[in-house]
Amino acid sequence: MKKTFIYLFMISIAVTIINCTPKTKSKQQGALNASAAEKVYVPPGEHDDFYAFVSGGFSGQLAVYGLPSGRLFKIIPVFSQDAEKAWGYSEETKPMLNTSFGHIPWGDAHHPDISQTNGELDGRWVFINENNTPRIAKIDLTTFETTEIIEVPNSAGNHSSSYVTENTEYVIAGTRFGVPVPQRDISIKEYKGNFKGALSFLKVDPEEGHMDLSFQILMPGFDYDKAHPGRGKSHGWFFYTTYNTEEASTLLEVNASQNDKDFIAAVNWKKAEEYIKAGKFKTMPTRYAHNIYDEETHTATTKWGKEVRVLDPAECPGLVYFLPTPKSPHGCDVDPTGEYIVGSGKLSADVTVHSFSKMMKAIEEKKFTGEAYGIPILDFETVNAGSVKQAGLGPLHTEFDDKGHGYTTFFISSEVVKWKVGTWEVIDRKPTYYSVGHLMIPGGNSRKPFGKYVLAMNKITKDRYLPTGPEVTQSAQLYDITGEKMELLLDFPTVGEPHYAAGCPADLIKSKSKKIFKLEENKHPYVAKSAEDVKVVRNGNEVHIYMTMIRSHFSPDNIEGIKVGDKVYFHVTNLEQDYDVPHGISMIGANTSELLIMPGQTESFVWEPKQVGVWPFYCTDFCSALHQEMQGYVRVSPKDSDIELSWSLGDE
Ligand SMILES: [Cu+2]
Repeated sequence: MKKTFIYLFMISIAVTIINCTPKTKSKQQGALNASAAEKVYVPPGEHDDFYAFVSGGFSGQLAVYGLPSGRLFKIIPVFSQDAEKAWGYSEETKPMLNTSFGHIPWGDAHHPDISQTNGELDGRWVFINENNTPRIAKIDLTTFETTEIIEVPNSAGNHSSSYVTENTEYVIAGTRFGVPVPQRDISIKEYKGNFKGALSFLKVDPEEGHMDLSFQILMPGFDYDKAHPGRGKSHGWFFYTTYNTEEASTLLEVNASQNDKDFIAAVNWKKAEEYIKAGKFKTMPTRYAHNIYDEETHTATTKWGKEVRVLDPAECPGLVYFLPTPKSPHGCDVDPTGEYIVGSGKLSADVTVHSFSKMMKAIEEKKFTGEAYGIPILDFETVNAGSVKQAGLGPLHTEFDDKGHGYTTFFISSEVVKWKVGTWEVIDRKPTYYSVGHLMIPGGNSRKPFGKYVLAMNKITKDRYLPTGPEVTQSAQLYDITGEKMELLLDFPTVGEPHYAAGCPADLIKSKSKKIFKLEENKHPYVAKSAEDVKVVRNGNEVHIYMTMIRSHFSPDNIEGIKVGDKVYFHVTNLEQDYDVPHGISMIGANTSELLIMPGQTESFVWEPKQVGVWPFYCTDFCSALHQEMQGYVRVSPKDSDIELSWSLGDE
């Protein structure tokens, strides 16, 4: 206990030293070689080489940047409401934020991962996990919109997620926090042995990308931190780091730092499929939301899952093995060949590397040193391939280039370290400003990395930008990794915490990017595709307006016969069929956001007028020279008024 305290104390001192780096030093480091500017300069009108999908962390969103320029293109709303795009505000997208806890307006986005085919990025979808109320979202890379969010039951702190297998057979979710499964009223002191950690496997439909909760493995109540799939020879396996194998429930900074080694859990998911097929599972009742956005109706719906198939590893020999790994490992990364499994013990100075072939041999020869809850523990020396020695302080996460190098972030010593796979020798190190968490090389967690840049995503910004009060911008840094030595090229601010990112060559995505939604394919129940469809329909106190918008008017633009106490639904279709001509609409006093409607799309918002009068609405997106003329009025009469419902455009 005492030793741990001293160690943690030393770490906190190291962090203090890093954070107090004198300003003169940073000025000096700010003077980059002039060629660095050329390397990130993308001339006006030209395109970047890479897309970077950078998690917004606690903003709950996913931001799209170009690399090498660091220019921000779009913030894709995922788990948090976004008034700019009406995400979670429009009637169509509200269901996307449904959960078994109700409608939740916020989420904590963590690890995006791009879909793969044969272990290579295929640029079809990005998956991203929500940590707080466990969910996984899928973003369609033809529309850059979130099209599916599925809740993960029996889970809490969905952190080791949302990584995909080599052919996107599965996207996975692993619980960070042990919890009672099923949830029940139990003393927290009974954590040890009673709390569980569910590892979830969500099957991905190869055509549409729809997710389906296939099964869960109910593991001991350790904290499952990060994960990566096997690839090539290790395809069929998934690896998860664990910490808190002590199963502490209080003061984890000390109590979960007691064991010299925690584990990497090696899960044979092909074996799991066999056990499922053989009926070795238990069906557990549960309840989870599954929200799907339909591109034809432009509308999301929620389906409720009611049960889940659960495997108990103690009853399924060969399903899970533990690889002892030093010091509360965070990153769990597999090299492009699939042979090496890298565990980054955050309280260690070394990076531990296991060998997949050695692991298989050890399993065959039953080189076990014990078991934990019926799961065999493999002998460390037998499976260990080596380690990158004394590489820095506090290793967190590793990605790979296409030339046989690993790049590991060190949080405490605030640097990226480049090392050689196989010899484990350190080749180069470069400081980060400051305290890097994850890093990203496009394709760097696949069979085929594109080793041109590494993006460091930092936890602390300090003096790197103009100050903006106590809250300063979050930031990422770009390094050139084409040479022997890394070269810092660029700092750029990010939206929310840049937690992790996925990068992809632009050519894989940009030609498939959708320009409009075809009006003739619009199957929204309240669509108005032409003047004949425009109408206003009363149903009790509910009024539905079938409205259209085109440069530069709404139809209808005058509506009378609305009464105080009505619930007025504006269903608005953008009739434009040109690229980049959205229109917006907002109504005075509406307790919701504007809508921003893409060409060919229908969206709805609800307005409950509380006061008699004549109330205007207008287009919120500057759409044409006559954008300011794009406006209309609704007359609101008293509750008991007998004014007939009527609507018009021009002098009809
Ligand atoms: Cu407009």
